[in-house]
Amino acid sequence: MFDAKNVDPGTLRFGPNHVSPYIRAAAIDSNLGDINNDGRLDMVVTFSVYAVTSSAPSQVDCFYDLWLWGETLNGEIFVAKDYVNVVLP
Ligand SMILES: [Ca+2]
Repeated sequence: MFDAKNVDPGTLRFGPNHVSPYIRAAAIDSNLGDINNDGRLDMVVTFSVYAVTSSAPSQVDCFYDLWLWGETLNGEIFVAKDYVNVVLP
C-alpha cells in the first residue's frame, strides 16, 4: 500500500503530459498530515501555478492533463495523473 510518509518531496515534479518529468515544476512546499481524518498520513504539496502552466499553449482557463512524478525514499518511481481545471487570476 502506498504510504505518503515514504515520498521524497524533493523528487516531486508536476506538469503537463507533454513536458518531460525532469523539467516539470518542483514542489515549493510539502507537509504531512491526516487531511481526511482516515487515520493515515496524507502529503499536501504546493506548486507554483505559473511553473506548472508556463509550458501550456496559452494562458487561459482550461483543463490540463497534469502528471505528478516522484520517488519514494527507497528510490521507487511513481506517477499519477488527473485532469485539473486551472483558473488563472
Ligand atoms: Ca488521511
